[in-house]
Amino acid sequence: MAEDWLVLKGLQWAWDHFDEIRDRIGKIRTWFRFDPGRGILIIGPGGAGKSTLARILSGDFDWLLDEPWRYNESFGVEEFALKDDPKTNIVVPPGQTHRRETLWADVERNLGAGHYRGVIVVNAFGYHTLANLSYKEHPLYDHTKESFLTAYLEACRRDELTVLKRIVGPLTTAPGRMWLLSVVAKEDLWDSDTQLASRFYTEGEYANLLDTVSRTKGAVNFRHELVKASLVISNFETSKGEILRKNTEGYDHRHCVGSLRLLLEAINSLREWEAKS
Ligand SMILES: Nc1nc2c(ncn2[C@@H]2O[C@H](COP(=O)(O)OP(=O)(O)O)[C@@H](O)[C@H]2O)c(=O)[nH]1
Ligand SMILES: [Mg+2]
Repeated sequence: MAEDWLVLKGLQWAWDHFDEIRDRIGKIRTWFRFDPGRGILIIGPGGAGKSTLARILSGDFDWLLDEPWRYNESFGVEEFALKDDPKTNIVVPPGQTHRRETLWADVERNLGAGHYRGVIVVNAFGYHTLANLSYKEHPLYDHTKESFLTAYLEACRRDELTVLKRIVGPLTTAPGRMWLLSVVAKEDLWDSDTQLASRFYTEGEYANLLDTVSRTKGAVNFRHELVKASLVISNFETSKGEILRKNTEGYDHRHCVGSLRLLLEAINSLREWEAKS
């Protein structure tokens, strides 16, 4: 059957590239975990995919073997919510010496002082997982699931801009060269809106903010990469198990692994850029 053949081809593809992917991940993990003193700031709205990405990068989640629903284990990456904005949280990989009381002001100060080697901003084109709440309890719930989803996605996209806005100031004043990686996770959920998503991150406010950093710091001192990825494949559902949107039909394991490969290539290019002085 044609479908069987496609599935087999996808798995075969992942299998064929297994060693290469492993090798690449190994280098990135060493970089991520063991740089003395300076960490990588992973920041973004709650539910966007930061912990998932941190687990992939730190090596505690093997995305070729593990199941997303086994995610609740501790993974050696410190994570906490910002006090004046509990929807936004940050993840700090091992090697960082920040204390837990860190909040926006501390993040901004540390970033501005050059304590981070780079920043990974995790977005999800609005698909921020709702925790501890039914969508019907959410203030944006009106009458229907559909109208809720539209309003919610819009609000979450605005929130992504808010997070970026907060970090561009200190990023600009940080001494020396800095990189920023924009990850747009959950491609498996928004793949059918890929042109809209692409416009959101490459035109308008998001791109303008980063252009300003680049102009002010100078292109040699600032590098930005934008990658879209599916970190796992899963329906968009609340922590109460309500499905708000199914993942895009046809977005399969092959797409997911392929997107992770591109994500790792982008991270690797930042690692190489950083090493060039
Ligand atoms: N469909 C889909 N779900 C994802 C993706 N990345 C993360 N998730 C899920 O989104 C939820 C929130 O992810 P998490 O990493 O905890 O977000 P955080 O709050 O930013 O740390 C979890 O249920 C993840 O399994 C993705 O690329 N696609
Ligand atoms: Mg998290």
